[in-house]
Amino acid sequence: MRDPVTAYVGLGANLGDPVQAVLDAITRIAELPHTSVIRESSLYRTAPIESTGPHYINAVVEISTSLPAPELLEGLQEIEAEAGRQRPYRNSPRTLDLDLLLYGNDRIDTADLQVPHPRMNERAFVLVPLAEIAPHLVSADQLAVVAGQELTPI
Ligand code: PH2
Ligand code: MG
Ligand code: MG
Repeated sequence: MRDPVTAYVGLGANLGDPVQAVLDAITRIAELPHTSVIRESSLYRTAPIESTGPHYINAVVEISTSLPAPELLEGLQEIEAEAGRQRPYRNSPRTLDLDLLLYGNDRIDTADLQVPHPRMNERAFVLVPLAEIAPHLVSADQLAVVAGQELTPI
């Protein structure tokens, strides 16, 4: 186990009951070993980006964890699987998606895990909730780039 690190997890869902799926997932993240949820963003209803199906519910949580990044990823994938996540094709609609966005200041580039998340700067559904709970991590210029993307707090 390592010293606690602050990490950020993006949550998204657009099948089934996406609000309930995101709320349940936050509860399950808080139950991961050596992990606590420090801050939760609002829930946002967002138009699909490079994806199809109904609008998504998205949120971001800040956690403190002593799990090494690969073990944290494994825990997040177990929660996705419990929620009935299937992966028929890239960016397919999903019951639950949990993305490790940031893990302290670490840069990770393995086959299974890239941190910071490689597409987070292109996505209002990540940057807006992240800016809500960690304004020091997102600049006005970053937000301006994604300002045209449809997103409504619920
Ligand atoms: N996730 C994707 C692709 N597109 N669009 C929205 N609005 N929200 C998402 O969470 C999302 C997406 C891939 O993970
Ligand atoms: Mg994703
Ligand atoms: Mg994912």
